[in-house]
Amino acid sequence: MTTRSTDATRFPRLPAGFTWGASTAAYQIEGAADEDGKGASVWDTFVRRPGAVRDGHTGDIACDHHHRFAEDVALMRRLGLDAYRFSISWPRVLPTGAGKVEPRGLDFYDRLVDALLDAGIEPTPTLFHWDLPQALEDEGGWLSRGTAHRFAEYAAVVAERLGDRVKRWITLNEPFVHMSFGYAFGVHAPGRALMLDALPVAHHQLLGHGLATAALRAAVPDARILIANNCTPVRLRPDARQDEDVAAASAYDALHNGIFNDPLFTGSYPDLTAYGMADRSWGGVVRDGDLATISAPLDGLGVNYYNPTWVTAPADPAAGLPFDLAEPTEPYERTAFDWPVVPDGLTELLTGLKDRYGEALPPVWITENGCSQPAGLHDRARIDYLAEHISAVADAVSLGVDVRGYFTWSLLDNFEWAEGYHQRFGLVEVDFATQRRTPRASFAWYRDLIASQRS
Ligand code: IFM
Repeated sequence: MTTRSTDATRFPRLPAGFTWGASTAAYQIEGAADEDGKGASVWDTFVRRPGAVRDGHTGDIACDHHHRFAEDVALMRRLGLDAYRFSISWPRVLPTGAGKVEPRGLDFYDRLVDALLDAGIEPTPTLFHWDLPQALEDEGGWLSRGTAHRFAEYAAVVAERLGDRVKRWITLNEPFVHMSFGYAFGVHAPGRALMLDALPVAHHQLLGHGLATAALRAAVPDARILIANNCTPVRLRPDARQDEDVAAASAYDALHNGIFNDPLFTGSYPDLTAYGMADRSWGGVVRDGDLATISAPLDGLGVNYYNPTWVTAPADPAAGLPFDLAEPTEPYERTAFDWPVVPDGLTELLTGLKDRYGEALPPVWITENGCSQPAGLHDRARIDYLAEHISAVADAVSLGVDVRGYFTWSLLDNFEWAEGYHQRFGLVEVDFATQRRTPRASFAWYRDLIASQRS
């Protein structure tokens, strides 16, 4: 890692009005998996599949945030957050995904929103962070076009209840990761391993985003609407072969970034036929009018950034994908998850988005960025990580990218999907045996940074 100052008082100043936040997601923190009439989600099902999650961990209790949200909001107030990004559990509100609404589910988010507003923190809910109601998965999940319509109906129900107080909304979290991990490789719920046959999941999520955007605007005329995309700069290794490796990088970029950003800002998908990944209509999945729905204007793009992706041409072109994922050759520092720490990748990503979409790119919020580090309170490596990445955001701003906010992942240690509780991303350490919360050194650092940026 390069050495830049982590001293909060000597830190580059982000523009006035910049939003400082932290993020979480429902299944990762709430627990109360079957309380108050909540229905099962695909994650409630998947965690019970032998071998699906390390050591058989589940989100049944997680951080018990459903019962301890007041304590967690008090921590956010101590941090001085402007905004808190959380997600709403669809099956807590609509236990079977559609039809009968569970008022106790909505009551929970109502109390959370009020507690946040009392603390001067802007609630920023995400409507879908991967916990699809199992009943909808039983009807095809995101492979089915009907799920996009159910998503818009659910968005309307939530907006009707919270829209008088909630003005910033995020429709989807990381539709690329949900498609690839959940439906292509089967390492996340719902655990399907369809490889490229998972592509309809991308389109149906985006269609759901577009339909939900319309539903939110109808219910909350002054809503500000974003989507949170996981984006990655695609890199070649120093020994790359010009033609094959460059083509592989461009195929991977289309699949990871292009499919999820182009339709929002250009009204079209990248041409996957060029890479042999799909025909033009993806087998009839993309219908007339869909791209107009998906490209309805947004108030912002949420960017979740963790690291670049290195690719090479496929060793076995018959294996089905037009690229292989590769390890970087540079000796980057690594997080506890073994992810390379590459802050300048975030500047590259942000300036690349501006180059690619120009005036069509709305303001950007970093809706996730953070790292897993070993357990313990003295998390110097997390402070370095945050300082380097926030500096990288400041660099992008100085290069003309309109970045309006930064939400770190995560407020609390939580259930890290297939890794269970083995990866710790929190500014606050959680002892999962006692549910005791203890702020780490990075909590104090982030608090001081926010305060000094305001002064
Ligand atoms: O924990 C996840 C989160 O749910 C989505 N983005 C990446 C985080 C770290 O893996």
